Amino acid sequence: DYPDHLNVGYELTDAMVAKGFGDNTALIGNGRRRTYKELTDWTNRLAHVLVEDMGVQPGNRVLIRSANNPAMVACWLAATKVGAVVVNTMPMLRSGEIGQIVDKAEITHALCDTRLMDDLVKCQKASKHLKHVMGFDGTMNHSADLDHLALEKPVQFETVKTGRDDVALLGFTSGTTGEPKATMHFHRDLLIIADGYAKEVLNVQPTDVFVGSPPLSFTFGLGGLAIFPLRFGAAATLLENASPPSLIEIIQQYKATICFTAPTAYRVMLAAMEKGADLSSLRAAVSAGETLPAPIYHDWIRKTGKTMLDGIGATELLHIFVSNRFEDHMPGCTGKTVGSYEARIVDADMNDVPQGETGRLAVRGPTGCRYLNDARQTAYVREGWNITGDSFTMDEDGYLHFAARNDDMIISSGYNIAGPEVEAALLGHPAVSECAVVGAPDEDRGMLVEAHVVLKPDNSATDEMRKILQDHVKDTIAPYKYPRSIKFRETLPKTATGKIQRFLLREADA
Ligand code: 3SK
Repeated sequence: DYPDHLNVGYELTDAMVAKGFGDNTALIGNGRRRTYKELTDWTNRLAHVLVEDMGVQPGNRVLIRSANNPAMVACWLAATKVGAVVVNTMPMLRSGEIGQIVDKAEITHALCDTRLMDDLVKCQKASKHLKHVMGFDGTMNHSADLDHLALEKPVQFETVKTGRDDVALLGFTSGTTGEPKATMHFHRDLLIIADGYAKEVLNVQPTDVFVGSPPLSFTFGLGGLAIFPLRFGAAATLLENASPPSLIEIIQQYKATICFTAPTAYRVMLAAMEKGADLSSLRAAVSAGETLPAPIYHDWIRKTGKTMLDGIGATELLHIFVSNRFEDHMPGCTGKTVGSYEARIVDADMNDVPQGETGRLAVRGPTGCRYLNDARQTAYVREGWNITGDSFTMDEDGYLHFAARNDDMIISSGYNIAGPEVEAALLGHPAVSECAVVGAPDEDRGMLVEAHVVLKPDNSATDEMRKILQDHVKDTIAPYKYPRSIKFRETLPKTATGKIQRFLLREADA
């Protein structure tokens, strides 16, 4: 039910002031709060600079390069208001990686935190598309060109009349496989995720304070740390470094109520609670990006008396489309579809698998799936359904139970073994801090179940420990699933959003 003309930048700023939220805190970051009125004025001034000084036209693709901070959100909203198509990128990308994005999306303009300029300038020199680059001050001291120019501009701006089905955002995803693809999202999509998941599942209120670790360049972060709070007059705290110690500190300092992060961070929070950290302000702990191990779910409920909301989303569909609910949740279960999303469990030919059997999760819904110039999309979008990278089962009541990433199914001596099931068994042993289970090539078995294990402090990586863990798995699940190979590691390779990069572990074995 969105009007034909819709601009999400306007909806999250000027429209919120018009609705009476002008004095509410919108953004917290760099030790400062900004109200909705201040954010609106700021984005309008920036929008003037984009049009008048940088020559941005509606439909131009604008790259934003920054860590999570209020200035990044303001730049994103301003670029959206002028009708540009925004590509948010992570600060740790190097010039070659930025170049791939610039080429693929034919990016003409870029806004960059001045602390991150070197790699962007290198990329611009090599690019035939990227013509206009301007720096902004992510620390909010207003010391960069964009800030100086903005200060001279009026606080009113005539937002460009974009259509609700005009592309507003390109979400780049390399998934856990390393191949970048760009997904296109309309202005209306950005509101649908708020009016769907954030309202239906989280019931966001203007009093909520959001916090979390995913980068704004990842649609999980943009939704959870910008769109959801701003849509409901709530506040977003933005942290440039969201590693768990800072996350815990900020939750305590601002009495955050809704947290978006991955299971690994919740594990650290649980340990911090043992040492006295007070996270009682959190009313919603959203876990996504990785399967939520049952011990973390149980410990969280035991320690906080509140549930943890496991959900599954995808950049292709913009945000979370299957989720547990506050009043309806269970361990090892990702819940039911949200809003008008539909889910099926299919085989390789798109036939529904018999109920209760494992197959690929296919999803259809209002926010996707549209790839930009990508011939490979036929493999991911079939008959209007997005074939996710995950295998699930659906029970008779429509609850979805995660089995494995499709890449994480290990076929060993003819047995189908779901790597995450073995991981869950290993995580149940008190010596194990983290683990990832992959298939390693093996002459006799085709594939061997191989576990990469990070031990908790004070445990030794010995053959004896290997045997203890193997016996523990055999005692917990069917013995044929036990990891015949166990490699002890200091850390596991992860994406910036906390997903374990199992493909790197597999590649190392190949
Ligand atoms: O789990 C994910 O990968 C995801 C991606 C985009 C948006 C939301 C989520 C949870």
